[in-house]
Amino acid sequence: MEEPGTIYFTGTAGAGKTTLVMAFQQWMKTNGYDSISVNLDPGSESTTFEPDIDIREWVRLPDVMQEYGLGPNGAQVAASDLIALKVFEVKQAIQELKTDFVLIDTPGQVELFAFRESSKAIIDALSGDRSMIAFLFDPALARNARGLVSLLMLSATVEFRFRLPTVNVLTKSDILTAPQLEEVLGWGDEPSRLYDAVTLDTATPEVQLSTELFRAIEVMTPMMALLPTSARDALGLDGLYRSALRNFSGSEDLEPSQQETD
Ligand SMILES: Nc1nc2c(ncn2[C@@H]2O[C@H](COP(=O)(O)OP(=O)(O)OP(=O)(O)O)[C@@H](O)[C@H]2O)c(=O)[nH]1
Ligand SMILES: [Mg+2]
Repeated sequence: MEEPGTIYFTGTAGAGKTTLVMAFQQWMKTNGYDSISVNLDPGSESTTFEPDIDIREWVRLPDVMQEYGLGPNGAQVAASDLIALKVFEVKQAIQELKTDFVLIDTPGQVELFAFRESSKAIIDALSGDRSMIAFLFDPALARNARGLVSLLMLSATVEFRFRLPTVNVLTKSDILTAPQLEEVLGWGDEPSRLYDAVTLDTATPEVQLSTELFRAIEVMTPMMALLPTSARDALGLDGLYRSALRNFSGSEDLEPSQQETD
C-alpha cells in the first residue's frame, strides 16, 4: 500500500487549525476520501475535536505542568520533548489505521512547533515522501499588508526549518468582505501590489524594514499565493485537496476510484 499523504496544519494561535482539520476531514469523508486526524497539541482543550489519534493519550499538558512544576509555556516546551520520545508509538498508531491521508493538528504556539529541535525530530519521524505543511493565515493579521508580510515571513521560516512543501492558506475567509478578500488575494497573487501597499505610507524606518522583509520574502517564496478557505462555510476545501495532491504526486488528477463528489 502506498504510504499516506500527511498534512501538518500550523499557524499562529487561533488561526483556525483545529477547526480546519475537522472541516477538511469532514469534506474528505463526504467526497469519499479516507483520512484520519491526529492531535499533536498536548494542551488542546477543544471539546468538539475528536481526533482519531490523540497525543494526550501519551502526554498531557496539565500532567507535565504538575509533574515538573512548570507554567503552561514551559510545560509546552517540556511536552514537545516528551512527545518526541513517543513519536514512534504515534507513528505505529497511524500505520495501524491504514489510511490515505493523515491530517495533523499542531500546538497553538507556532514558535514551539517551528523553533524546537524536537518538532523537527517529530516531523522527520512522521513524514514520508508525501508530506506538506498547510500554513494558516489568520485574516485578522493578513488583511493588513504589513501583517501579511509578517505572516509570509513566518511561513517561509517554517518551510525553511522543515524543508517540506508549504501551502499558504487564508482561513476564516468568510469574515472578510468581498473587497477585503479580493485585496488580500491580490496581494498574494501579485507581489508588486503587496509591495505598493506596504510602501504606501511615508518612508519611515518602520516601512523601510517592511520593504526589506518583503524583498527577502519575494526571493524566498516563489509562490506567495494564498488559498482562501472557510471552515465555517466549507469553502476552499477542494482547493486544499488539489493542492495536497499536487504536492504529493506532482499532478492534480484525482485518482479514478475517488471521483465521487457530493
Ligand atoms: N468565522 C469563522 N470562524 C472560524 C473559522 N475557523 C475557525 N474559526 C474560529 O476561530 C477561533 C479559533 O479556531 P481554532 O480552530 O480553535 O484555532 P486554532 O488555530 O486551532 O487555535 P489554537 O489551537 O488555540 O491556537 C474559534 O473561535 C473558531 O470558531 C472559519 O472558517 N470561520
Ligand atoms: Mg487548536
